[in-house]
Amino acid sequence: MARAKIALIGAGQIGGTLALLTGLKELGDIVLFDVVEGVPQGKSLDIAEASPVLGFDATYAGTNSYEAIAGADVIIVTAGVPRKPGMSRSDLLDINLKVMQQVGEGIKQYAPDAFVICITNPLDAMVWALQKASGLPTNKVVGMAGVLDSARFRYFLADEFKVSVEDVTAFVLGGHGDDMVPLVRYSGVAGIPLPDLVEMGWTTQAKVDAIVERTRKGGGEIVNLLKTGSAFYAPAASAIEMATSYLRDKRRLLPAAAYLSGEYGLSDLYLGVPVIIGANGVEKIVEIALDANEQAMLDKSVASVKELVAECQKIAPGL
Ligand code: TXD
Repeated sequence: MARAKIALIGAGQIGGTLALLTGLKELGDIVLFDVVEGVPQGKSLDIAEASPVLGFDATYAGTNSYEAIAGADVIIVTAGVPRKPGMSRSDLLDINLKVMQQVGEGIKQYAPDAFVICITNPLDAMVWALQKASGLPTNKVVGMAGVLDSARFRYFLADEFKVSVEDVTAFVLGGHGDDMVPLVRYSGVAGIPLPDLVEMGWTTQAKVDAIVERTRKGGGEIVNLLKTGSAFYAPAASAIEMATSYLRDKRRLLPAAAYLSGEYGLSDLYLGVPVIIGANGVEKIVEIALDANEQAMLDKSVASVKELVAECQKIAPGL
């Protein structure tokens, strides 16, 4: 069977890491696109030259032309500018909205059957704009944030409990902002919920609260350390997990920014919710019961996502 074709739009820090991971996982052949000349070509060649050593088969093509993405099965979008220290995710909105319009046009023309994963920030607004600009069905366009936010939560919990990261599950809901909603009740170790672990004396409520706070600010923590950009290894790994679930029809239940049409009482909005990703893209949006406190946190997060989308509509009324 022919290999799948994976197009990566944006050949920056995340795009380059995605290109390497796609090869290492043998998900398919890679087209790396960027507006900057030479960078996608250089990174592609560099990774292709690593393939004999690392032992994987994949073809790599670096390009500055959308034609090269024709017929792609999966497209992962990181095009745009990343957050610099002192910049909020919404500061990025203006620049990245224009980028999403261009990318959406390219996808509409050359790869309308692809499953599209958007990573560009501010995530929930950019994935909304990308879906509108591309005109692809809403089940084929998702945003990556929840897998990353949950991975951070899982890592911090595993570190606190001194157990394998593999046994820690965690759930984060809502927009990809500082008011995301880490769901303590639905997180735990090997099926034991976090509140029970507090009762069992494994940790304290204060420590759990601190971990929740660190998770919420996880993106900023890395930005402040790197100073010249934002996180890229964990974001790339997270998008690869989503792409794998689609390509292999694994039906993983993952948190992702999905298009809501009535779920959680919301419509025409992308928001981080649990979804099942399979061969048809978003196969199901899972509606979990929230208590009053969780609902209040979600409402706050929804309000900030709505604000960003309203800003997009003001800048680009055609969307
Ligand atoms: O959880 C999440 N969703 C995120 C999101 C976690 C971390 C970072 N997140 C966001 O991903 C971040 O705020 C950025 O908006 C994107 C990409 O981050 P990355 O670190 O990869 O940024 P780079 O290294 O600046 O790469 C962006 C590339 C760069 O090579 C530009 O030349 C290119 O995008 N670019 C474009 N490509 C195609 N088309 C257009 N118009 C374009 N403009 C810039």
